[in-house]
Formats: sequence, structure tokens, C-alpha cells
Amino acid sequence: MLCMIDEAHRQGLAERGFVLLPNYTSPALLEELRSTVDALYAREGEAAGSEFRREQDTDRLANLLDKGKVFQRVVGDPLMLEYVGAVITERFKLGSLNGRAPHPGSDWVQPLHCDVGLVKDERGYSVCNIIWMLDDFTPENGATRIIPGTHQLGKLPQEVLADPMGPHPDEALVTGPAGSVVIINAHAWHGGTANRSRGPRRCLHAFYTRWDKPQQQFQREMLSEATKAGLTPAMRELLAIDDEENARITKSDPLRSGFLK
Ligand SMILES: O=C(O)CCC(=O)C(=O)O
Repeated sequence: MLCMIDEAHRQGLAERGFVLLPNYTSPALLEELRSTVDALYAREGEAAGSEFRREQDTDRLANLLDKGKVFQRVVGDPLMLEYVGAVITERFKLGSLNGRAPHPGSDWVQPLHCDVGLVKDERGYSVCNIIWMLDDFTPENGATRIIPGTHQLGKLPQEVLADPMGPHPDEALVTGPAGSVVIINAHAWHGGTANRSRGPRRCLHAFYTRWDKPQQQFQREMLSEATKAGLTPAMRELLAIDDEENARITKSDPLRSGFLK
């Protein structure tokens, strides 16, 4: 297969645990994603995000594959799948696609965490998260912070830090223009910061997990029959719709509702 990942990016991902691709999304796709997300926040109101989790001072959306065909372009983007494969070096599947927007004018800082509370294991890394920025991410509006290299520690921040919500001396703030994407080895300690601005900071989280781990949102049960009927075979496979092993793992493992993903 043709390798499209820049070598410096591959190295950055391996060593620092994340890589930023500024202005990755085309203006047309960015606009479509923004308008779809805004319509969903408006339509779902107080219930938004409730299929998965609510979060203080934050708007969330969950189960997005069931809520617009445009989202298939996000989770199935070939280059992004190649980046995911550089983190999770075995077969992987989509765990979930969510939206997140910290409220303007709030002090709420999301605790540093590893997605679904997982550290690397004897097989390597098992979680990767791609944040699609729908607005500029700035130091004022709640850009994501990441502690470079922590994906290699094999420890959760809550085991090590006195205050996972406090500042960290090594933190890197991931800023970039709307349309950028950041690929995160999701064992790296990371979290959203406070949106102290007056404007929105919308994004999507495309979360992927190794084949032997549970999906965060069980796509076979959460997608409508109409949505499933419209999926290509490749998308069915990425979402593990027909896989009995995934059904068994996901239904029996409480990690799928794990910490903040
Ligand atoms: O939206 C962000 O900046 C990061 C959010 C995150 O890591 C999460 O919700 O698990």
C-alpha cells in the first residue's frame, strides 16, 4: 500500500504522541460539518450527548454516524486511517464519533486523561483519537492540551498527578486554524482546556480502538437500520457492524463507558 504519511510526522507521533495537520479539511467539508453539527445541537437541545455522557459546561454530541452521511467522510478518510494504523499497528475499528464544544466564558478544565482509561499493553497501543477542529483552536478558547511522550509511560495521569485538572509543566497546547486535525495516540495524557473566549470551540472526536478492545459506542446497536443499509462494505467493517467477536467484547466490557471519551 502507498504510504502517505510524512516521515517526520510518523516520528512525531511515535515520540511525542501527537501530530497536527493544519488546514486539512476542505472549506466545503468544513462548512458542511459545521452546519450539520449546529443543526444537531439545536435539535437535540438538553438531550445532546446523552447517549454517551454529559460533561460540565460543555456541549456534547454522540453517535454521530447515525446522524448524517457526511460523518462517514470523517471516520473513513484514507489518510487519517493510515495515521491510525501508525499508532495501532494491528487491525482496528471505530470506537465512536462524538462532538464536543466547551461553553464560552467558562473556567471548566477537563482533567488530563488517557482515553477509556487504557494504558499501552504487551501488544502495544490500542487507542487513537483524531480531533477535527471546526473552529480555530486558540490559547483562549479551550485548545486541547497534551503532555508529550506520556503515551509511553504505561501510567494513567490520575495515578501520578495530584491534580489532573491543574497546569502541567510539560503541557503542549494544540492550537490551529479551523479545518485542522490532530492525531493523538490516546494513551498520551490529554484534555480540553477552558474556553475563556466569547466564541465557540467546536470539534469532532473520531475515536478508534484496537480490534480486541470494546467499542465505546456499540455501532451495531446504536445505528438505525436505515443508516446501516446505506453503509459500504468497507464502512461496515470499520464500524464492526457484522463482527460477532466485537459484539461479544463490547457488550461484556464496562470500559466502553470509561473515562471521558
Ligand atoms: O475536546 C478536546 O479538546 C479534548 C476532549 C477529550 O479529550 C475528551 O473529551 O475525551
